[in-house]
Amino acid sequence: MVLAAFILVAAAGAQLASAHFGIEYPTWRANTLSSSTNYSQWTQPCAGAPVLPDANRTDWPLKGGSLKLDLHHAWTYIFVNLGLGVNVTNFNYTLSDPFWNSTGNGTLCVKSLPLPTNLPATDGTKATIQVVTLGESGNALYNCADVTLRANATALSDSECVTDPGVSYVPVQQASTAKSAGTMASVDIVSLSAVAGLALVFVFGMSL
Ligand SMILES: [Cu+2]
Repeated sequence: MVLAAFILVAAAGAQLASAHFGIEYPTWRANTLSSSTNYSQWTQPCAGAPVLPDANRTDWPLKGGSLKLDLHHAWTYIFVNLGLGVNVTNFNYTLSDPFWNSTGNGTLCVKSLPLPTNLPATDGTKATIQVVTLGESGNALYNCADVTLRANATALSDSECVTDPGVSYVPVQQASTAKSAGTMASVDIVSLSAVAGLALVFVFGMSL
């Protein structure tokens, strides 16, 4: 009986952990994966987690620093934004331009994520980093990490910033749309109609 209860709890925990994502560095505002809280990563801008007194605020390099994510989905689009202030409501700076497409679940560490050069920040400026992930349904997940921008803060070392094997990301180049459209035009029209025909057979087959 005890064992059964343990397995049930373990299974529930595993299911929870398999969903959504975490920020490992800088320290996130709250553990929004914890089942003991009412945070929801579906809630923008920061999963419903309120800004705490400076306990969870990390000193982060003024020119940009490291970001370490714990990804739980097979793939996702990732957007990293930044807003200035203590209680940020407007995340109007984008740190991922273009946005990223990540593959694999596990730790993804970006050692040096530069801040915009025109950012009106000085040593001691408070800011919040917002990470948004977007999956195939179009619904987004949100998490935030509060930082103090510091001239003397440093990025994580190579040994602290390790990406798990099988995890990677690529910036999504907008130019690739035009490129694939060009490729599409050169595709043999006969093979295209053959594919369409097969699709129709499949659809009718399914409805019978
Ligand atoms: Cu999820």
